[in-house]
Amino acid sequence: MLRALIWDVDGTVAETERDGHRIAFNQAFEALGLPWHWDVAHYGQLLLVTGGRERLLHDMATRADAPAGVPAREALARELHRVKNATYADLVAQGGITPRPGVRRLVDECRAAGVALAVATTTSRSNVDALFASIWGADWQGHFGTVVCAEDAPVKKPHPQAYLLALQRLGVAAHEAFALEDSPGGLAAARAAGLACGVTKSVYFADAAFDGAAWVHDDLDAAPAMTLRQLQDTLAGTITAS
Ligand code: XBP
Ligand code: MG
Repeated sequence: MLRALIWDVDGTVAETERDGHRIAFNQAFEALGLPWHWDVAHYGQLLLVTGGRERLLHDMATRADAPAGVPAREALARELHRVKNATYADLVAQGGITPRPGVRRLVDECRAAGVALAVATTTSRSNVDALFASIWGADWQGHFGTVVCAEDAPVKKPHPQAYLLALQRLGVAAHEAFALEDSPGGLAAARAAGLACGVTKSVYFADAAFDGAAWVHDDLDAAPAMTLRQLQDTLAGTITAS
C-alpha cells in the first residue's frame, strides 16, 4: 500500500537549476567581484557534485585564481552560497520559477487520498521554503508530513541519508513509499534507501541513464500521466516482482 510520496525538489518539483540556481550562482560571483561565470555546459558537469557549497569548493579546486588555502576557500564558498541563496529567493519571489507539469495535480491527489507527502532534498531549507511558499502559499508546511533538507541530512545524495531520515520521521517502511527524482544521483539515493523511484527527467539530465527506476518520463503529465493510481499500481508491481 502506498502511504507516502517523497519528493526531490531541484529539477523534480521545478526546473530550479535552469531557472534559479545557475543564474543565482553567477549573480553571486558578480556581486562579490569575481570574474567567474558558470555556463550551461559547465554547470551540467558541476551538477554531479550535490550541494551548492560543495559545488563551489569543487570548482575552486580547478581554478588558478581561487584563494590558496582551504580556510579561505571555505569562507568564500560560504559567503557565495549565502548570496546565491538570497538571489535564488528573489528569483522565486519575482515568479521566475514555476512547478513542472503535473506537480500541483499529484500533490492534490495525494492530499485528497490521505497519502502523506514528504521532501528529501540536498538543497538548503531556505530554498525549499521560498519555492514551496510560492507554489502552495505561506502555510505549505501543513501539506507535508516531513521536509528533510541539507541542514537535516548533511551527507548528500547519492547517499541515502535524506531518504532514510524522511522514512524514519514519517514512520513509514520503504516498501510503503514511492520517491520522485530527476537525476541519476537522486535515483541512486532513493534506491539505496530501498525505495521504488520514478524519474521525471529535468533539462540537465535529459540524456542520462536511469537504471533501476520504476519508470522514466519527461514529466508527470506526459502520456500516460502519472496519477496516484499509477503510482499505487507501480508500487504493487514492484513489491510483487521483488
Ligand atoms: C540539488 C542540489 C543542490 C542545488 C542547489 O540536488 O544538489 O545543491 O543544486 O541548492 P537534488 P543548494 O535535487 O538531488 O536534491 O545551493 O542549497 O545546495
Ligand atoms: Mg533533483
